[in-house]
Amino acid sequence: MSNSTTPLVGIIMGSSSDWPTMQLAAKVLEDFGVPHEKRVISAHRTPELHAEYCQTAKARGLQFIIAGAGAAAHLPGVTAALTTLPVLGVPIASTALNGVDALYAIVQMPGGIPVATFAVGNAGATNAALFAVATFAATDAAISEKLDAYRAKQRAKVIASEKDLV
Ligand code: RP5
Repeated sequence: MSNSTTPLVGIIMGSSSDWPTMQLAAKVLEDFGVPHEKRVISAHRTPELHAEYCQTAKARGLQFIIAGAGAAAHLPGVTAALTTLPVLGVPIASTALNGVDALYAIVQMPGGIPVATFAVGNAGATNAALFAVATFAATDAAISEKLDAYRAKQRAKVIASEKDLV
């Protein structure tokens, strides 16, 4: 990864109430040294701001947009409609339907406008960022090494956890 601080990944969310989940995506990007930005942008409540963000994202150097939303979660899909950048969607469990509403809204995109949809909640936010990291790793040896180390650490943790089976 170059030393540039120009954001390569935009993390957007429909509400600041999504941040406890979406901050896990930011943490992964932070840990891997991937420049990123985070914004509260709502497809419903700030549609003009949303359109402007999406339509200028590519020219500003973003390579991915991770979009998290709950409820009638149109943010990832409308983002994908407004840019050809890859959009990684994270359903948030923010209503009485516990994220199933958001999952269905995000995953059931019509053919032609893809959103890569991740798991509901924390695992989804983490994995969306790891997916972007894995893509950068394909052409960046330093990131690739860090990703190998991340997996090795995870593996060691699982193996060590066996001792807790008492
Ligand atoms: C969605 O509505 C947001 O993504 C959030 O998950 C949900 C609730 O938003 P707030 O009412 O908490 O702002 O647009």
